[in-house]
Parts: sequence; structure tokens; C-alpha cells
Amino acid sequence: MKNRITQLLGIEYPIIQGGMAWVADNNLAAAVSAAGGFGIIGSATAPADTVRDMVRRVREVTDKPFGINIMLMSPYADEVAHLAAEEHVAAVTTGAGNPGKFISLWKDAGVKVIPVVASVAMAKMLARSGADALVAEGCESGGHIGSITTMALLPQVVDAVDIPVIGAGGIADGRGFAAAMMLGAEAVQIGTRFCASTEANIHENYKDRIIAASDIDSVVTGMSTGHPVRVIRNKMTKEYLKMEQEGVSVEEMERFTAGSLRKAVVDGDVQGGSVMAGQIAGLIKDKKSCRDIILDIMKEADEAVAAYK
Ligand code: TUI
Repeated sequence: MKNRITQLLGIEYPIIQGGMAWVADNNLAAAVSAAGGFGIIGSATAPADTVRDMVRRVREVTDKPFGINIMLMSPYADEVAHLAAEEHVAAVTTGAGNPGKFISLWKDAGVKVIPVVASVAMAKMLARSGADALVAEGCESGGHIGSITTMALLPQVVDAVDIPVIGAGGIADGRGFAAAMMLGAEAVQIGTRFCASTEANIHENYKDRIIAASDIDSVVTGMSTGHPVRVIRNKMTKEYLKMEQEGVSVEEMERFTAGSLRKAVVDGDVQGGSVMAGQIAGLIKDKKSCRDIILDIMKEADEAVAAYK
């Protein structure tokens, strides 16, 4: 498949892996890139040295292009931004903020710039600032989210900018892929489906919780603190949402959730930790390899389009 995104990134299939905090390590990024998609190391709150090590490890196993996601709320965002330029990775994606001040650094190093946006205003601003493409991420996504659904956000972003747009949020199979392309996307970004891949280096409890999730198991914490985060309902979210209702202070809420993603991803505590996942978790019924995830999506998309015609 050939379009502006596959050409920009030098990939075979227009499928980008989400830069998921604590999940998207060198192993996952390498597996997705080796299968013809675009793998991404999610730097989350890791320091540059840790991310550098992961970049080198990807390069040991594949010569395919891959990227780094920079979580802009991280205390290490600045040093990881510089590392991405030094290592000349194919592209950076960014989340949870405005990457404007880093754009010229990356472009001068030949790194393609793909900010994740959750609104048309941010999309227009970053397109004017020189972004090469955008990820329009709807609030069906797991983790830190905006307020607009993919169905409504994606075509509005597509109409607002001239650069290619990647759709994200609520996509886990070929039907979702085809739908995003019909809304004007030139690729999709997929997170939750890759969490439940065989190559994701996370606790099996986390993968099993995604597979066991039903459509209504998804909740948003942090609405009242200004940092809404979509997770799978559990003991932690029940207590958190109660605290939110009781008007507990932001500082206390933040203390309550500190380290909670690590607890779920690394320790496998899917009751007391934060199981970030998108609303599409309910569609995911099995663990499979990144290659099978990508090839199945492409095959299902062809079938979905044929059935429509
Ligand atoms: O960034 C994400 N998803 C994430 S980051 C993350 S790590 C984390 N852990 C705990 C609490 C908070 C974060 C987990 N999931 N997605 C991309 C995304 N970016 N979604 C929404 C946005 C966004 C929001 C506001 C982008 C820009 C923005 O602009 C605000 C401003 O004006 O700076």
C-alpha cells in the first residue's frame, strides 16, 4: 500500500504502534517494524540513557525504520527529545502536550515529526509549525485522552490540515482500519491490540485483563484533575472515582495513582494498578504475534471494503 504515510516513514503497511508508557519497549517496537508496520519506543518517564539503550537494541534486530514517542509531561522530555535527534530515528510522535519548541531540532536532524493531537486547534497550530503528519487520537484510546471521539475528531482534523493524518482510538481490527481510512486517515495508530501481542514484554495478567474486558469495562479517571486517563475498571478505579466524587485534593489523588501503571504492567496487579487500555479492549479475544495482528488487519480491511461495495 502506497500513500503519503507509508512513503514518509518507509513502511509497507500503514499501521503505527502506539507509544504506550511501560509497554512499548524495544521488543515491541522491533516486532512491529520487522512485520512492516511502524514500531515506536514509548519513552514515558524514562531518562534518555534508558531510551538510548532501547534504540540500540531495536537496531540490533532489525534495520527497518522505527520511532520514539515522547511523553511531554515527563521530567526527561527535553533530554529524550535531544536523544531522538542524535540517534536520527525515523520519526518521533509526541503526547500529552505541545511539542512546538522541539520541531526545528528534529527537522534539522532529519527526524519526521508526528505530534498526537486531540483537537482541531492543536492540529492546525502544529501543521503551521512544520509537523510532517499528525495522529488524531479520539477519546476511545487508552491512557491520557482528550474529549472528542475518533469518529468526530478524525474527519475534522483531516479537513483542517494539508499534511497526512493518522487515525487513533478504538481501532483494533480491519473494520476499524477501513473505517478510519474512509474518514480520511492515511494510516492508523494502534495501542491496545499490540498490548495483547505475544511480543509485548508485560505481565500476562495485563494481557489477560484486556482479553477478558467487556465493552462497558472502560472508565475515565482524573476528569476532575484535568488529566483524564482511560483505564479498565478495577478496585483502584472504584476507590479513585469515589475520591474524585468526594472532592479529595489533586495532590492526594496523584499520590494515590503514583506508580500505578508500573504496578499493573510489571507486577501484574490488575486490581490495584492502572490498566490503561482503550474502549476497544472488549473486541480483543486472543494474544497473537505483531505480524499476525498486522496481516489480519490488512486482510480484514480488504474483506470489509469488498463487503461494502
Ligand atoms: O499521551 C497520550 N496518551 C498517554 S500519555 C500516558 S503517560 C501518563 N500517565 C499517567 C497520567 C498521565 C499520562 C498515557 N497515555 N496520548 C496522546 C494525547 N495527547 N492524548 C491527548 C493529548 C494531548 C492533550 C493536550 C495533546 C496535546 C494537549 O495539549 C495541551 C496543551 O495545550 O499543551
